[in-house]
Amino acid sequence: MDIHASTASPAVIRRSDYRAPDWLVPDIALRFELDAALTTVRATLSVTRNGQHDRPLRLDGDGLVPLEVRVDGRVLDQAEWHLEAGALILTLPNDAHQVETLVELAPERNSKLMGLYASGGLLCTQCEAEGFRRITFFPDRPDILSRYSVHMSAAKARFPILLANGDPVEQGEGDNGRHWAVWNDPYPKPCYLFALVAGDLACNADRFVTMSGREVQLGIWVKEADLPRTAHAMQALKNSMAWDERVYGREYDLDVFNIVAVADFNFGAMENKGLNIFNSRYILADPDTATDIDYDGVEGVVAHEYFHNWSGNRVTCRDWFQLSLKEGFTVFRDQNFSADMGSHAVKRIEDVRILRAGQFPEDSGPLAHPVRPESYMEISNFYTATIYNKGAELIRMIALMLGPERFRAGCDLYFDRHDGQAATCEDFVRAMEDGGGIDLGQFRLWYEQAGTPRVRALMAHDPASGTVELALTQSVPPTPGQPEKQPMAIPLRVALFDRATGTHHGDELLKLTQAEQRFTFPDFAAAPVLSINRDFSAPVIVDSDRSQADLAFLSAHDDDPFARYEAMQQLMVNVLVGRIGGQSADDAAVVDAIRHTLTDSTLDPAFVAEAIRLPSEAYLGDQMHMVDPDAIHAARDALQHRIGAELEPLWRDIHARLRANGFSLSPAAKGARKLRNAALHYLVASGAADGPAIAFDQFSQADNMTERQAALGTLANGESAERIAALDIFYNRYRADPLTLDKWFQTQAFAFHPGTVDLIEELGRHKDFTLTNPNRVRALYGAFSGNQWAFHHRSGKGYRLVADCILALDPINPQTAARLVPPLGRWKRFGPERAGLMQAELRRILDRPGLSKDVLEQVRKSLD
Ligand code: 0A1
Ligand code: ZN
Repeated sequence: MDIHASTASPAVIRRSDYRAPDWLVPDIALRFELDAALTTVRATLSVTRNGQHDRPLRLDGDGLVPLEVRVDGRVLDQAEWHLEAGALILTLPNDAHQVETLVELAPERNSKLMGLYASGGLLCTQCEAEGFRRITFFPDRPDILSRYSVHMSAAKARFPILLANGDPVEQGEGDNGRHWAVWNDPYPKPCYLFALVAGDLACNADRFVTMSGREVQLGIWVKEADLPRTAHAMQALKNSMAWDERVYGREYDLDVFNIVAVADFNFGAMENKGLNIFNSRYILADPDTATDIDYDGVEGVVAHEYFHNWSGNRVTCRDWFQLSLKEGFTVFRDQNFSADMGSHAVKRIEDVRILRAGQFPEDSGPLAHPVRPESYMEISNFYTATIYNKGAELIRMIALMLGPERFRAGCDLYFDRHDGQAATCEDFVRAMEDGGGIDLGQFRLWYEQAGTPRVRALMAHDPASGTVELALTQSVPPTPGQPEKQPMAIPLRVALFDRATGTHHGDELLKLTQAEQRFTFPDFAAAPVLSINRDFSAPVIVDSDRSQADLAFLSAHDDDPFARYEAMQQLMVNVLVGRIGGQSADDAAVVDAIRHTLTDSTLDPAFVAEAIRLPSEAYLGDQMHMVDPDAIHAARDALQHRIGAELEPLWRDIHARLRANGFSLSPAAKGARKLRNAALHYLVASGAADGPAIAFDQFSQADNMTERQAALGTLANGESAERIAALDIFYNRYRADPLTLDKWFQTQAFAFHPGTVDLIEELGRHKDFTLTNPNRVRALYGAFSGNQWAFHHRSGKGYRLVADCILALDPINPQTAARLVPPLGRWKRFGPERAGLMQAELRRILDRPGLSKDVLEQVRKSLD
């Protein structure tokens, strides 16, 4: 007998089952009597029958009890409605009615952080994807667009500020110390974009004049003490607004734009119409507590949410299978914005590193799914790197194939054609075809087929004819539910370098459309060096037979910064994979390439810092059929030591030379810090006796978190008195600041230290650890499960700790719990002993009665 037979299977939702809604809701009026312990919500929906049918009205609800139901003003008696899986079902006689419901909520008991919840004394909402049904009965699907009017009242002393979507229209004083406000949003929107916030907030207020001359009031709302940390977010917002006008011709459309920062939030931020709600880590930044990466994160996420106003809100998604329609496109937009604000080269390298670290593993494991999925059990599990980052790569390929003007024409057509609609990925592709003048027939497979395509590139040179032949073969690996794949349309940018001059005759865009294809290039007296997938033109894995010498050549000469970085990475990967496999490897090639890069004064220091970075342990694991975390760690550590030791004088020189005089956020200053930190890292890795002292000195002297945290991280990897002292100092200095204390947890969870797994157990019991704050959970367990060597400790203790956390967290916050599952699901790659231990933990989770469907879906798929 199946021991899990008692777990009723939650329904699987399929894309092919989409049906237009039976009833529409053109208008909704909401009245909130707000209170942290008990809030009442009265909703008045105008509903209209959509088409000719006699199906009932179904209003989704999750955990709601209707205290009153009225239709056209008349209170229904209990026999006139019923609940079905939480939803309120009403049979209505006519084609248009007013339906009114009354419910009660307990925001302070809402630990899932979906719906209306309390965070640090505030009341706030999170409705995407299906949180609105936890606030009121409503057809909770993104293709129902309604005009919202929101009346909210609350105790004025505790909640002096009352915000909702759209424009403020009225406010006043009530009885018993209460006050009220009314907000109207003129733009019809899906309910996942609804938001309200009530609390004691201070405002960083500013203004922006749009390209047509309208003035928009901007507000960033935070706790009073955090006001000084909001300047960067405000600048990012104004830059984003100007950028969307300049690059996409898109203007903001309301008179106010508000952002609120909250401490407890499941994701990064949320694009609610006119009232974005943010995880405070993507708003608050100052030099003392935020690293340069944090600053860039603030800029990128502020931009991302702002850009959603067009790519997501004005044009929204028909159903959740279309999620990448808004997310992939918006990530593409925010990536290009950040590139324009800083360095295109470095941003592209960072974005590819993120894709490879997060999306490639997903695409090769049990949770692989297409950019437009076919089915899901719990939509929250589909806010993935595939939907977001691979989705962005699809848009990037379209933009590359079209060129800037035609891409813009396609975007204009898309926005104009679908403004005010709930659209599909297919609508987007068609707008690109019609507006850009391109046939994307075969390209559509990118939306359908999961798995990272592999392209094998073999180049042959015929000295007699002077021709070069490039043979490309492609294959897409099988993924769950997709055993066989068709060849994809893959745009590959290539250049052929002349070995003697270090130059090429122009970069070409090859369009690979078949399983095997040959391209010929005339007029090469000598065999050239192949530079391929330049700028990472397609999200594929390229296998080529380029020699270490050719890679070293490219690492010194390629004029495409990404390809140059990539050559360096491949050079390092080859050496490391050789070492891991027990072969003697030529470390000298890597050392020489790094020396060359460090001493090339024409290069941007931020690029140099990227180029000299060793591939991560996880990335090395991804290159291997069977991952041996200990061997990978040992090989990488040894190479790092060798690079450190052989180039020690250079590291010392860079570290001393790049010491800044005063803090600045200029690209030059950020680049210098990045390279200086890399130098410190290698210097300590060299084993130099004064390494820890130099790191400790940087830690103590730094006037910014970028250098302070890097020094702490470097120290955390080793065993020294300085390690203990620095961790202690950091803790005592920042214990009262949750976002910075997260760094203390995270740094230890990331550490390459043999004791990390035991430390995690200790930190999980630390008085400052809590399961109720998702940032804290991610800082400890999220970071730890990304630390391959520590997490895959052969004892299996790492797996047990993460599984314990998932089990403890699931009843509190299932979304955040489910996001910890994927690392356990990669068992097939880890050899029989570790695989057995990982599966055992997954089964232990599955055996727990009453598991959320979030965790259930991820664990079941992970065991397959
Ligand atoms: N649309 C948001 C992502 C998001 C999704 C779900 C959330 O709640 C659990 C919150 C945010 C974005 O892309 O930024
Ligand atoms: Zn988004």
